Amino acid sequence: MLFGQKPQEHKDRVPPGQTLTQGWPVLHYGSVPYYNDMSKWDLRVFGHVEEEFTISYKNFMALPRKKFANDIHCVTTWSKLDNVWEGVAVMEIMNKVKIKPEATHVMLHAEHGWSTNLPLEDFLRETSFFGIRHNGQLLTPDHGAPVRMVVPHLYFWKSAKWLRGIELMTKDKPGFWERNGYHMYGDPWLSQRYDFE
Ligand SMILES: Nc1nc2c(c(=O)[nH]1)N[C@H]1C(S)=C(S)[C@@H](COP(=O)(O)O)O[C@H]1N2
Ligand SMILES: [Mo]
Repeated sequence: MLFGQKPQEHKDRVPPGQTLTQGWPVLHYGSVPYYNDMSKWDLRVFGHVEEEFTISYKNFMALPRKKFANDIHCVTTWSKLDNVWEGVAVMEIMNKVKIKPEATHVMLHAEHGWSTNLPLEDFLRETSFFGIRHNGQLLTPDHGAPVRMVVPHLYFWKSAKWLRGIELMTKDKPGFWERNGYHMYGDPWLSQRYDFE
């Protein structure tokens, strides 16, 4: 079963100010991490949880996977419809920890110290997932391999590439782009691009 948006007219699927692209632009700050030893990769859940949890590459790749279908909307005004992904549902990881009741927000931590923030409930939506394959291909290093976050209902900068950490927080804090003027939430349907708008 595919999670994602119901089929709609294309025009109803493109948020204000966005233009469709057939390709897939590569956008990020800094350099692409390359791995030659996957035993050094792990994904860590920490912060306001009863006990921290860390999963190795081998164990992450053995988790059950699902297909997800969605549209993605980048704040730089491109949108890409009809993406089909293979990935791991957020609950496959989050059911290994007890989230403390005071936790309200999440900071996603990527390689090289990059980060992005979002409300806990947006992270836990059943349309959010850890992406491994896109349109039938393994993610390439520049699109976030081995594992990227995908949060399709927010602008694509919230979809951290090269994900390595999930931090549960008791209040909202700005991540990398949010400290540099991007919106704290980033709803594409409300054009929440920059906080100074
Ligand atoms: N780790 C990391 N993830 C990131 C970014 C980044 O700079 N570093 N940029 C974000 C932005 S602004 C966008 S639009 C998307 C782009 O993903 P893509 O290159 O796969 O299209 O990644 C997001 N995830
Ligand atoms: Mo972006």
